Amino acid sequence: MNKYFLDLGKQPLANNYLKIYSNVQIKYHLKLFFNTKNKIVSISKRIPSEKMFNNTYPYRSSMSKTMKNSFFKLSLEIKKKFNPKKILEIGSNDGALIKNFDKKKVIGIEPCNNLAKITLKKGFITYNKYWNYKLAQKLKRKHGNIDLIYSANTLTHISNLNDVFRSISYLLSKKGILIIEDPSLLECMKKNSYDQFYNEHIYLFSAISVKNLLNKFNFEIFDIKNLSTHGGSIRYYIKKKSNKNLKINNNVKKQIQNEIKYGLHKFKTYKKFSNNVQRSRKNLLKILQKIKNNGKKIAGYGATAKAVTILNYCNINKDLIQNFIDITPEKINRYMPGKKIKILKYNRNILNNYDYIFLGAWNFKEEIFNKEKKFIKRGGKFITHIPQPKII
Ligand code: DWN
Repeated sequence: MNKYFLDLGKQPLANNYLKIYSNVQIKYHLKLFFNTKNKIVSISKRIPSEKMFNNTYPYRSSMSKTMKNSFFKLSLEIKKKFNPKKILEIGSNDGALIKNFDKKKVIGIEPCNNLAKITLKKGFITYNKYWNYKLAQKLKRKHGNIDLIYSANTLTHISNLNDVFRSISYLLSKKGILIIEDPSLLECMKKNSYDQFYNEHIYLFSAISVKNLLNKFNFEIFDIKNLSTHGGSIRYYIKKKSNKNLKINNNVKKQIQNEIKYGLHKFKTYKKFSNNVQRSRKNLLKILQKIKNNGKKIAGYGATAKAVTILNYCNINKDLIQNFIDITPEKINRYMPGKKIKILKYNRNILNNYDYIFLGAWNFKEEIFNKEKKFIKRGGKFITHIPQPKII
């Protein structure tokens, strides 16, 4: 049974950065639910994938050093530990992971044409398609079974998880490894990072819910790594139950115990989260309003999908945050979805025009602090809402 716990209001598509501002943007009601049976947290309204992941998808994994390093390290680990002959990445984006592998060994699946083009141009086999059973059948005919399937920040974006895992199970070899990586629900709850929810993120996984999902397909988690990326993610190492060669690491049990200790299996935890989120909104608005009353200027750093949830849920307008700053070419000179707040191109001196920086990309806080030493030195301050609204 799906039980409702939080209303994040009307939200536009998170990655729909408009060239020309319009106050008639389509918005969808974003409500969060907890399934008492399989313990999965999901959003209510499912938007067709084609509306979100199309020819102009602006998010590029390679835009941060942190993510590039994380993918590079993982590629070394995959080669050393599993030495797969054939690797498939579901949601290969601009190739941040696959570029670390031999072109003959790796296949990318990327439904956004503008991103698939990038890896195709570099000579990587890339299927510009959505992940589903039909595609898995096509791949099996062409390439045979796959030894290692990897997917980061993608499976949470696909509504039909049964089809996702059925297709993976069909294509993966008997001894094959599946690695998935997504934001951690436990970290989201602890950090009160309600901005992890937007229309693209249909689910937020916990080890508890992933275990339940996999069970149906005779898969099991054999190892887990907690990562700091994307505000706290979990990398799940998965195998077919019939493969007895790999031992189940104690980390799996530990993670599930931690999640149970926090109460991720109980509805009341989500009600508490909902109250914390409402308090967070009030306190963030208080901080922004006070800065405005003092005649100071604020820019958002990182025009993230997460920031879109914050702006629209808290109803933050141009009077409170004047601009966002970003390095992604596809976002520059466009407007934050749902708001008349323009995204400006990052340059070294741009922060001189502002007194405060709101961390839209709070998940890259360390990388940003390192880059913006000059701003910090001249007394510039950062604002974050994680884990509670404050000035740093
Ligand atoms: O799942 C998803 C995650 C992985 O990525 C997608 N559905 C959408 C996207 O979410 P996001 O937009 O919240 O992701 P990021 O990675 O937090 O976005 C960071 C943004 O900040 C990018 O637009 C790049 C920008 N940035 C910047 O301008 N300067 C980032 C850094 C580190 C910088 O120095």
